[in-house]
Amino acid sequence: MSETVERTRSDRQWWEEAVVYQIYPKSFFDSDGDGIGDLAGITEKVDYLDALGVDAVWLCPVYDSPQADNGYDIRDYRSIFDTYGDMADWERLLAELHDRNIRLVMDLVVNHTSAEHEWFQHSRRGESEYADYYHWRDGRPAETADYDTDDGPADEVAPNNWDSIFGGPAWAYDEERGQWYLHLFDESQPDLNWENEAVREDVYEMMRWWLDRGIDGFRMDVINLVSKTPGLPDGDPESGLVGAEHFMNGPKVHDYLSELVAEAIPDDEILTVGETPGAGVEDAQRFVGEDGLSMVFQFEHVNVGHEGDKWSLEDYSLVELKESLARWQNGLADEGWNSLYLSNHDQPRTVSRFGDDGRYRRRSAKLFGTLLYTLQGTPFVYQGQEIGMTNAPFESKSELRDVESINFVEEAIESGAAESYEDVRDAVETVGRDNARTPMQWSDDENAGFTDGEPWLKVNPNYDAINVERARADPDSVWHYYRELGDLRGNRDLLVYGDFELLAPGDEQVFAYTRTLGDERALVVLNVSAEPATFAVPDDAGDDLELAIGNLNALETPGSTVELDPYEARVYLTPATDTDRPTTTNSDST
Ligand code: TEU
Repeated sequence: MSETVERTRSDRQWWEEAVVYQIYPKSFFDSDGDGIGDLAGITEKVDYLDALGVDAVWLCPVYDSPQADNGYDIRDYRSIFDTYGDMADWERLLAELHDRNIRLVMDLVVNHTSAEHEWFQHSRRGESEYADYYHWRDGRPAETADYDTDDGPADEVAPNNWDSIFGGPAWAYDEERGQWYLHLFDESQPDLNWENEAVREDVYEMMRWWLDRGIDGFRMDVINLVSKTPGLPDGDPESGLVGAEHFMNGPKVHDYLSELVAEAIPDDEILTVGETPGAGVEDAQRFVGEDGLSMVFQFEHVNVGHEGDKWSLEDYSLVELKESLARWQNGLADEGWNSLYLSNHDQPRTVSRFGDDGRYRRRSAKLFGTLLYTLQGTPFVYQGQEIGMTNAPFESKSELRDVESINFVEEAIESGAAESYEDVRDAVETVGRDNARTPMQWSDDENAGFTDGEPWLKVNPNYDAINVERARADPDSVWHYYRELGDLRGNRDLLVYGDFELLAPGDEQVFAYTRTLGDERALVVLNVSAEPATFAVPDDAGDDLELAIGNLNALETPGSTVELDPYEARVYLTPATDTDRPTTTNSDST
């Protein structure tokens, strides 16, 4: 047995071998007909998750919240948003998941709270204990600044020139306190002041409170934004996001994160995944290797094709996507661990973004599923991805619900960049966050079987063709393919721990790589294009390779070349050897 195998076997963690399924509660399943998903609705679908073969659920925020940002604006960290249910409903969900060996990862949103959180209420009144819980500053005399902020007293502008990630300035004026507060997101989401030790203590205590309730991990919202450059200096005014160099991966971010792990995370059994926009491989090596997070969500691969801001998206280059993913594969192979994702509640749907949501929808959905499950790292499947859900049409601004998209449309019109919604509609339908948030398509019943009421966000009109019921009834569906991918990965250490090597980096059509573990080898060949492709198999790719899974019926061994149809995906494997672990997944397919 080779050394690699010994090492990975002794270090193995459940979350390296797991597939995580992300649930956006507002859109998953509505049990009571109010048009909004809820906890009891998720509990009703636990058997569905079990059948799909996932090992953990990441639940987007379900805490008490005024919902300006669908729960990423938390009013009370220790209670449940009443439209979703209550703590008893949450406990029932946890128990049902755990009964089926599915773990639960909760969302941790501690860069900011809602302005309705009691800490902010105390703070805006200047009560001494809470006075410094947020970033409060006096405004700047208007004549001394070269930027405008049309808020606050007439002769003042914001304390610095930073942009909010949701558009407009990152500062709002509070009448009650007579000062400005920082909000990197919506103005109803004031940033907590992590310089204040009492804030950090409160956060750790809250995390311990949830861990005591039996959860298995945290997904940490924008956790690399918590440290700001002291003094909050102006950012480079030419930057795409002014101020980013002072709040992304700030000076104390590693101190805070290693402290958080030491204070609040009892051991490696707890999955911790930090969402880290703007982090590079070296930052990630530190977050994971030194600070002790299990993994991070990086953004480089989902940003290919973006020039400047998120709203301008060009066709992406496959060569660039491969280069990016390979850099992360290699960079975290020995010093950490990768998360793997292609979509989530902030990103467009995978087939619409990277594949083909028309003619080759099913095939490209399977192709990207193959990529997700055969890279090194932990796959995160976003609800609906397993049936190949697509972006949705949004015919007017009134159909939008996402604060970011609505701000974007309003700003474009106010600034004169657009005359009407029609001028920005394409951008919204390409990258807007509501694309991923349309209700889960369960069946071809009214409202896709999501609700008996009026859905809070319109259902994608393609639900009659794309839905769970239909997919489960069709053995050739994306859903069944995902299941098979899960079984394959679950039964082969090779696909979890094997070393990654990119083949043919300059090939503009084919994404090909090998995974190697001891004597075992996988060859993955993906034609990421709507044209046929030929791939020359390298001489040392491995003997005795056999097709293990593919999205077309190509039961073959590879010769010296592989001829691929449009969006064809194939995974070849050497036969299993004794390095394979016993079946540990909750698979019931044997
Ligand atoms: O997202 C952080 C983040 O970077 C996003 O703002 C992302 O860049 C943007 O949505 C792309 O359009 C997290 C959550 O995932 C998101 O849903 C929240 O709105 C945000 O933090 C604030 O909590």
